[in-house]
Amino acid sequence: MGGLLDKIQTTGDIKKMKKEELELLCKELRWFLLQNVCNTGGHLASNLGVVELTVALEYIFNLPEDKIVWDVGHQAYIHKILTGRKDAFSTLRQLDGLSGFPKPQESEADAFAAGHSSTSISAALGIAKARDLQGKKNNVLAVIGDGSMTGGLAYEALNNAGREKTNLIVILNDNQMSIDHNVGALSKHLNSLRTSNRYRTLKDNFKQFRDQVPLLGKATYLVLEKVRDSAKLLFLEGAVFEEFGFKYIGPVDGHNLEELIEIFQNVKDTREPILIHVKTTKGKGYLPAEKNPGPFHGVGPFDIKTGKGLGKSDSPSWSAVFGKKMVELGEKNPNVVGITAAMCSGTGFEAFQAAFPERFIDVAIAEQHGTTFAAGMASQGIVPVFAVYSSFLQRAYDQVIHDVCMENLHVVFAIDRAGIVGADGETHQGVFDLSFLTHIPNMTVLSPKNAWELEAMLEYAVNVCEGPVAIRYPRGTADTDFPEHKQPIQFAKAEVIQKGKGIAVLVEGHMLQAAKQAVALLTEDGVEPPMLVNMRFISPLDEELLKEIASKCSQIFTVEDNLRKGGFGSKVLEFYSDAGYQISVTNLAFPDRFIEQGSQSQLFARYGLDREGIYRRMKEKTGDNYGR
Ligand SMILES: Cc1ncc(C[n+]2csc(CCOP(=O)(O)OP(=O)(O)O)c2C)c(N)n1
Repeated sequence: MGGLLDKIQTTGDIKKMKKEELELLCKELRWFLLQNVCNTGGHLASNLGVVELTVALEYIFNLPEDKIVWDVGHQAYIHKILTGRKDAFSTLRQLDGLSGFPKPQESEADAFAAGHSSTSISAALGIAKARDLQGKKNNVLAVIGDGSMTGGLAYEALNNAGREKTNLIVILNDNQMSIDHNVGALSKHLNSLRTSNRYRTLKDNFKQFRDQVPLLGKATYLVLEKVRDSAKLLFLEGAVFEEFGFKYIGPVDGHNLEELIEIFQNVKDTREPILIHVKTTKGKGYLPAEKNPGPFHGVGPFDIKTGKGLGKSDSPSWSAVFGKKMVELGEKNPNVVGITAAMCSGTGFEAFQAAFPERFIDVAIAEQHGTTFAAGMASQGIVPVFAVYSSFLQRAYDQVIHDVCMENLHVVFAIDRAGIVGADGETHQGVFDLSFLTHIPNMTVLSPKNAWELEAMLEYAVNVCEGPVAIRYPRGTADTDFPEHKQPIQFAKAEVIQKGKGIAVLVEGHMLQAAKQAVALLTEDGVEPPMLVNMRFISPLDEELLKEIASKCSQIFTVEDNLRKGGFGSKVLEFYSDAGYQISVTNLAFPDRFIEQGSQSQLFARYGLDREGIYRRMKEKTGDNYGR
């Protein structure tokens, strides 16, 4: 690589470039991005689509004084490269490397952290309000995709912002894609805006006014007023954003640097909320991603020439196991309905969608709505299965309590990406769901040890359960160990994998494999074989078994893929404490802090939750009592 990108060492270097150099810079940026992301993996297509947009923004606005809030933040790679992180870019998403999302601790150019969708307008409005209260004059921008614009929080923010006559610029990056195709009425509305020639006319108007008002830079506000009013007369009725009190500019070609620069120059230092509707192509400049933006939204390492993924496992993922079983359940039971919040492919729901299109609903990025919508259906005897990533379900906490559990409605939550997810880091680790679900009255929480058990639990959840039920399973290839252990699922009953006494190891879900290996190491050391239990039900716990264990064992270890506080282990502790047992319970779980990025295996090892870690901690605790 070379040339222009070498000149970008720190925030603001781009502003020293000549405007004529920027096209070439964009080319270099795309190539740099590809060369790195093909090794690190990451959100390729979204970033390829915002190269010109980011270059134009950072050419015109003054970072870090001006604040750009990236929605979700998965599309902020170009921003990172332009703000002093080019040389560290090969560590993107790696253990102790650069985050794949904006992170103020990483750079002062990152105005606000993100990872979850639809927060940018709220955060930007808050930053703008603080600026006004502090008497500052900087610009504040939110960059939000059309997918993220489907999240309810974005409308709460628009509703609030439209009333504030303050400098707030929202860039709506419309590529017609969420991860999969964007859905819903808003997406239709954007489509109709996209295909109109509003901006062409606006642009003409800009030209006209520029000729009429020579000091355009200083008189931006005035000019915009006029442009808007004259354009509105002709074209802007109906743009929903106008109704929210925003001035709407668009649609703008998001790959036309000159146009973008002109518009940003014009809206800079505005004194009222403006929304610029920018049309981009997801995956722009890399054919495999342009043709197939869905799979290139988030990729693992891949071969640039072919676009094919490297080192993918042939074994089915947990999501695939879920998806396949759902088709079977859907065939047998016409009351079963599938729901996703914009994660159809991610959750393995594609086959179900194809088989039962009328019984599959993508509610868009709307976990709260998805949950209450499911509750509504359940209240009428439908059995909704809402497949949702653990970290995104966090957003629907009140809906789970108030709309589902309080009414004891039969909604099935298939919680994918539960536990450590890896490279996406803090924002995406699914390590809270046991803590935020298991204490809700009426809620049953299950955790399968392997693929077979996920299927069995799904069948149980759909056909046997009558109230709310959540099944949590991790990211990655589904475990197939323990094929001989296939006891039928029974309410609040654990499965004893290995009988024993002295020590009991109680395990949540897929952690069983590492726990079993650790127990084997301990046994090799001469320790009397411990009891090993697959808990299955994290809520309610198998209390009978817990009592029996207390009569045989003096040391209990719990193992889980969740934070310790409020998790499975702390429930076991609580049970023994409440019941007045004097017994040693050691919780092996993630510590009570936000867990950083890294591969899943690196993080399990770092936090003592792999085979060696579990063995070491059991050994430390059992010490001389159980040594050879
Ligand atoms: C609350 C929440 N739900 C789901 C996701 C998963 N997710 C990440 S990006 C994305 C699509 C975003 O689409 P858009 O905003 O249009 O950005 P694009 O990648 O198309 O540029 C989704 C659903 C998330 N990050 N946060």
